[in-house]
Amino acid sequence: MTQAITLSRHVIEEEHKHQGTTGTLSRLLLQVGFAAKILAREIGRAALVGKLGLIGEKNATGDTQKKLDVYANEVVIEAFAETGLVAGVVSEELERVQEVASGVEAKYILCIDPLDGSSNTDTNGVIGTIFGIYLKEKTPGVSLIDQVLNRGADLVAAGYVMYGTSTLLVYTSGHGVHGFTLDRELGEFLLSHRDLCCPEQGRYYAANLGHYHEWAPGIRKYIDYLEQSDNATCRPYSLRYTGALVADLHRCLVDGGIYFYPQDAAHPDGKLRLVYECAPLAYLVQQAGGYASDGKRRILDLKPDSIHQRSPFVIGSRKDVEMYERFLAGGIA
Ligand code: AHM
Ligand code: MG
Repeated sequence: MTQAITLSRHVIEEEHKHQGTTGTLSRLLLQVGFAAKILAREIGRAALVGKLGLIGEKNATGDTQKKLDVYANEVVIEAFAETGLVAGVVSEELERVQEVASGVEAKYILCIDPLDGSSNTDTNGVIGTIFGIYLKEKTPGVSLIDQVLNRGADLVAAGYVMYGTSTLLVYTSGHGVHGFTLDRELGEFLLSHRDLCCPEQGRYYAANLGHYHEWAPGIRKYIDYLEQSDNATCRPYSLRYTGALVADLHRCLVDGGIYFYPQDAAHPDGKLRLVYECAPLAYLVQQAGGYASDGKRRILDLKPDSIHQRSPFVIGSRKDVEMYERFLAGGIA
């Protein structure tokens, strides 16, 4: 145990590898870790302290908010309020970019989904947090809103926290992807998944098949393809769908496979949000050798028009995502 590497030690050592760094990015990542510890604690006892269920309001993107959605957002905002680490926060739960008074001079902007997989809260299912960090532009006069509408390729760090059988924080600052498991007694995230590499191809797929009949013909053919038997390509693939993107993506990272959420009748632009869900996870999975797309274009190349823009999303093992794209394009009949 004395050889265990804490999250603090890891992010600081990573930052020291690069010249001219100030330590601010390390402090920022550690503050995300601090918020995650509070959330892990409160999620674990939510049923005992009246934090399950709906709050009765809709959020900025029209989703019905759970009490834990609102609580998680407050935890994140409070965790950064007095730190001077970020100039602004874009959150799924906030209609506009939240300017941070202490961060007028800050170099970074935080984009976050404080609570991913909200539909799982009341059933003790896995939930998560997704975050991406951008550098603020130095050009004077550029408004904060214009500065947060970045391409995912401009991210400087990204990650997710998974509140499951254990609490796991996975991050990249552009040099590999590393996972840390929360040791609750120590109160520390300890390195448990060094240099995660997404297998080139997997054996699992994750999607809400309840929408099968609403999907494009190419996607339905792709599902049929996954369900056919073929030893050489490990088909049929097994279906695993948790309802929490972080959990399904984590499986893709560890075991290989694919997650997709295409357009459907209720979500003509896709369900997931580009700025704080798709782009951070795309950046992270590409760091691990995987790939993410909207079915046609690389997610990291998309520049959002608004902070809550939605996108179709497909992510996971490179070969699996590329095969999905080929089916969607009609290249395979
Ligand atoms: P949320 O951020 O409101 O929880 O929405 C995102 C979630 C993903 O975690 C998950 O993969 C998907 O929405 C589940 O949607 P559905 O219930 O339609 O399958
Ligand atoms: Mg959410």
